Amino acid sequence: MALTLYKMDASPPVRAVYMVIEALKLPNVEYVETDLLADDHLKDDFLKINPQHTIPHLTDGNFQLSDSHAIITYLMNKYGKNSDLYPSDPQQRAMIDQKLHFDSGILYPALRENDEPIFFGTATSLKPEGVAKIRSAYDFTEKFLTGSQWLAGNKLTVADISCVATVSTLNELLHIDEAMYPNICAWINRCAEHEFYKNGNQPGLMEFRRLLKIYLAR
Ligand SMILES: N[C@@H](CCC(=O)N[C@@H](CS)C(=O)NCC(=O)O)C(=O)O
Repeated sequence: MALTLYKMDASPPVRAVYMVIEALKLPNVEYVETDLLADDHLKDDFLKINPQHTIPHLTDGNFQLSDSHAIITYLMNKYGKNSDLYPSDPQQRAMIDQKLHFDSGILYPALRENDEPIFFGTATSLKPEGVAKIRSAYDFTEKFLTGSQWLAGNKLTVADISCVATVSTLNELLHIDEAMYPNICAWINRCAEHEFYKNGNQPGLMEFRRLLKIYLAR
């Protein structure tokens, strides 16, 4: 196995992949720092392997793969065949895939719409439309967690890992009020008890917080 992950710790989709690497205890992953704030992702060498210039990006030997959701399911298919994190039962798997798409299509775009103007533009506050997108994303997540401890069935899966990386980061932009969103808060706390979260999400989340504070104070 020769896995290389192009990464920046503050990035939520990178942290989702870290958590899966931690949960599967994959050894010998090589990490290549790709500092978006220094435009590392726009350099020729990186564009050759990922023309879309996003991180995370994984190489496994000669195989190249971008997008955290594709990377996560690839790692599970290749290195976590019998894991409850991504069971092979078609219906269980479909429910997990649905929430991975929810992350990709709803949660992460709400984050990107709000943090891109701060980190790559001159914004120092959120726009009302951006806040509305985050609230709508929280509303859906709260509903999905009604009567259920986890996002896709009664066990922790990669759906929770992927979504909690984004939701814990959204919380840095727009605080999740426990009175309004008790299910989300309890779910984040449940995820945060796991070693994969402590090692794979928490340090990068603190780095995101540090960078956000600096950029908002400009
Ligand atoms: N859907 C993608 C999103 C990846 C993404 O947009 N990553 C951001 C960092 S959090 C990035 O690389 N931005 C630089 C760019 O798009 O040029 C995933 O899940 O990997």
